[in-house]
Amino acid sequence: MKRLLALLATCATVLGLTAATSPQATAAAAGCKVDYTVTSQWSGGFQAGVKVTNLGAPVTGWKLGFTMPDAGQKVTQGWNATWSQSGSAVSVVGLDWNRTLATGASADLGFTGTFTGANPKPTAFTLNGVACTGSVEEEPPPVPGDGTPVDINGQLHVCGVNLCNQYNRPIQLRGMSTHGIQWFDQCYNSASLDALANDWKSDLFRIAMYVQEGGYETNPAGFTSRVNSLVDMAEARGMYAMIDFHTLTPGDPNYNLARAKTFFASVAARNAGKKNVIYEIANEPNGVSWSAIKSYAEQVIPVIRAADPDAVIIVGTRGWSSLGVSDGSNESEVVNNPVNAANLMYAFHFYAASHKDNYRAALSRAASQLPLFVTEFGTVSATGGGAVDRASTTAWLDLLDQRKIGYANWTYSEADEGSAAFRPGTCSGSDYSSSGVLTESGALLKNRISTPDSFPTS
Ligand code: IDC
Repeated sequence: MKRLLALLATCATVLGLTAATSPQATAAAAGCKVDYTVTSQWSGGFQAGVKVTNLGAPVTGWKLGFTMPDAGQKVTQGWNATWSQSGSAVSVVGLDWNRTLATGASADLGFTGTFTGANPKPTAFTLNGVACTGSVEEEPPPVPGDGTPVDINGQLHVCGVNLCNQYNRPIQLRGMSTHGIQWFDQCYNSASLDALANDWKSDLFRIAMYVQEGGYETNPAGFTSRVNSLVDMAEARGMYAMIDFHTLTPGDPNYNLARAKTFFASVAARNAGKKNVIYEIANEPNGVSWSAIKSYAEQVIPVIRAADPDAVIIVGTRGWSSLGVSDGSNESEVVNNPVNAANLMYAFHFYAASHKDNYRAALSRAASQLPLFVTEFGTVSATGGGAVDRASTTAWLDLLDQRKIGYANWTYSEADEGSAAFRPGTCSGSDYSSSGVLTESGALLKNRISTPDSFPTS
């Protein structure tokens, strides 16, 4: 389903620029393209997204310039770049992490501003002095039966240490996790799921159903039905849905054993006929031994299998799904005493700013012995907040790509914390696609996830 952008050099009048008077109008290739979107507007103020795509030679270091047509229009705060304004001229300079733009690459920027009178769109966009008159055409969004991840890969199964598709070939699924659906339910709707499938080109949607903290235990029927409807929404868009029984506090999954049996008996029966469902039976066991987790798994798995025999199941591991590393142990406790079930994978979680080389070493060792799925990770610290650690995140994702280990990023939400992909307030609007709604973490993940998949088909 991943489509390459077709770069077109045209004299289109993006943003109403009068291309006919521009020297670029007749050039073979335009230097750049800008998508400008006002994502929200209120009395005297507004928020806008600016996505700049380099259509010329690669640049290392860029400056975007544009003109505010109305004297009352002022940038008050910008992000993902250094912003300044002098009179009507705005200049925006790339940061270390987005200053390099290959041909066809984009930077996602945004700002809030004030205005008096009208709020016309800015004009005269330039990138390093070259007018942005190009256009980029994207193919229409895919529909099921037309190359979506589920259409291509079909029913998944575990093969050796890999996740395999219907052609028995190893694949990697890349996608996003919800935040707790008891808190951020407003973020999961047709528009946001469309954006995830078509724009992020995500293979996977993890549905984090907390059990405590206002989750499942407070309304079993309501949460079960909401999970089912999110599974359907993912299916309609050709994405895999991972049903995450999000145990966290208390850390012993056996505390929720009866609830897990009830919940999984119900969702497994209801979704047995679907090809897009993966079951994750315990998010992050903590303060509990591996043997207790294994015992929990060996009681829950048969309940799922009785209703849905062929689905892949994933079990959390000791120490917040660190294969025991966060408890001073390691993968050998699982290798030496695996769960007695087939078609099973083990969860490994990391938060890039907190978990680095020793965790990567454990994952690398374990990857040749156990089927692993990174069902949750963050670009930030284990609190879910703080700064994005780009170097560690990149090292992690490169490793997962090499090993074809699937992943879901925490979170596809507008939570006011560094791990969230969207800026606070995004989910009260309907725009989940333009660059102005993305945080630094969201922009990074969208860049990684939206690159073409290479799913084998024979
Ligand atoms: C965090 C949320 C935060 C919430 C907290 C407690 O980001 O808003 O207050 O949970 O519920 C995990 C967990 C995941 C955590 C996340 C970040 O699976 O629930 O979410 N994290 O702390 N494991 C490691 C980190």
